[in-house]
Amino acid sequence: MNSRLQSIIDRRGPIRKIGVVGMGYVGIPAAALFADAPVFESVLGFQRDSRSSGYKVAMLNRGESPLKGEEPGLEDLLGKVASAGKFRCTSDFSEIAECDAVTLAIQTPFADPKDLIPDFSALVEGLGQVGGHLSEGTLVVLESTVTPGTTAGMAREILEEESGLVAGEEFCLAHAPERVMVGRLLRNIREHDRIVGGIDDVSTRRAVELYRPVLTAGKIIPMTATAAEVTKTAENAFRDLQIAAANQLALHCEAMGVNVYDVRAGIDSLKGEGITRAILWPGAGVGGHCLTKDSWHLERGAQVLGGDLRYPHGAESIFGVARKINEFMPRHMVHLTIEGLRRAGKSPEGAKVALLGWAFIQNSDDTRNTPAEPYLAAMEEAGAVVRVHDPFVDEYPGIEVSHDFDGTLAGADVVTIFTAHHHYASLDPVRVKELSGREHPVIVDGRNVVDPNAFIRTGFVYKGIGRGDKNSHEVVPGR
Ligand code: SAJ
Repeated sequence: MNSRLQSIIDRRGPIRKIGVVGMGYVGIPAAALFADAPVFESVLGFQRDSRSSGYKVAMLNRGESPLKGEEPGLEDLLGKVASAGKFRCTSDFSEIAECDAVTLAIQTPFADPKDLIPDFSALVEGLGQVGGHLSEGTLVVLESTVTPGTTAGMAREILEEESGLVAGEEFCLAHAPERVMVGRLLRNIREHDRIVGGIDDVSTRRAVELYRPVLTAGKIIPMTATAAEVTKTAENAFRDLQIAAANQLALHCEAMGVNVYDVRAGIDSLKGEGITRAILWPGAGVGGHCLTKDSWHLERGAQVLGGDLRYPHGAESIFGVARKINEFMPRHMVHLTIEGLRRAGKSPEGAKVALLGWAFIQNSDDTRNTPAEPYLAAMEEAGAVVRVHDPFVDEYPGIEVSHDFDGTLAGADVVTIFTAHHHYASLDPVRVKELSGREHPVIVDGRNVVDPNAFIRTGFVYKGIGRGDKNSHEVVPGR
């Protein structure tokens, strides 16, 4: 145990004042929950007074949430803690000096996943702000998803450089990755188990003191900072891998003339103690802000941190291959579309495509890294005219997203389903064909949403991910 740091902590006493840097979908609920915990005296939310986000300061001080979409309980909780004087938002980072603990919840996207170089610029700026006002005995916690090695490496260096203090001797440093999902932010923080990893035992214990009061069903899982970074990136890499396995199986089933959903149900039926077959769902691709980047964080960590990384000679990382399979699926949707058009006697040149679903996940307006985007680009590249429909999405840079279902389908040669919004589960083949006005319209189902037979007997050319049993069906005159 580090006695010098421990004695500084003992002199400082229990955590009372908390700072949260980054008023986004991770920082805001975290700050509200810290402020609502009776054991803590007050919470400061730190938000840069930037053109794009400075408006949040006044909103949050009125107890209003600047987050889009429904977040059950958040606005009420913000109103409660703001009016009780337990939470205040500020862009004056010098107030960090008063805080016993400071968490950083700042986005860490990849500039370009291909080169594995994350864009840590916002995080570096936040760390500089914290380091510049750090006082002895403060606990600093990174909540952002980072490449393994960042907390004990880059973050530690910046904090020490800016503060003149030594991590693990004069201040505590830890990583406690967020596991929140939009739509259930408060619930996730309270109920998910919390990984808490310090650069040393004193830091870990101090971080446990910070997070334990906000957990209800969740429990604390302590470990080292680097193990916590690996856990976070690996838990998403594993999910990406499971989806890729389902996608590869779907491609095999198409080639073997088999319905992948029959095979999936068969595999899933193998249950019993100690037996796990967590087979997920094949589909049109993997979007979102987690799975599309965390495997690359994990890979980069292994490269940067890994000593003599032992691996079968010449074999590619399974996580990298999984990313390639998942990124291939929108391209496969293009293959199915062009094959379908060919069966209908059409070329993609000039074909009208109705693209149903722009959000990356069903019944949501979240469009980050939507797999529909590479599909649209490739179809336009092939000369098609693509119209996008999504009942949840109002706008997207450079793309016109319509809420007019009939208008989107009017004159369509192809109807492509990219997102399993509940609206699309009840597509009526007769109505869709009428709207398309085509003898043999093509339907490409990326999420196993429609009944192939209902569309085939209405005269559609059907193509579906994993539907090797249907993708070469006889084209019949529609009823
Ligand atoms: N997807 C499939 N097949 C599946 C599941 C998902 O193709 O079987 C696709 C979705 O269509 C979507 C993408 O993958 O395009 C991501 O879907 P997701 O359900 O993983 O949703 P995310 O990206 O919001 O992942 C979040 C993550 N949660 C946190 O980071 C706290 C992830 O760790 C969770 O495992 C995931 O939610 C979850 O389980 O819901």
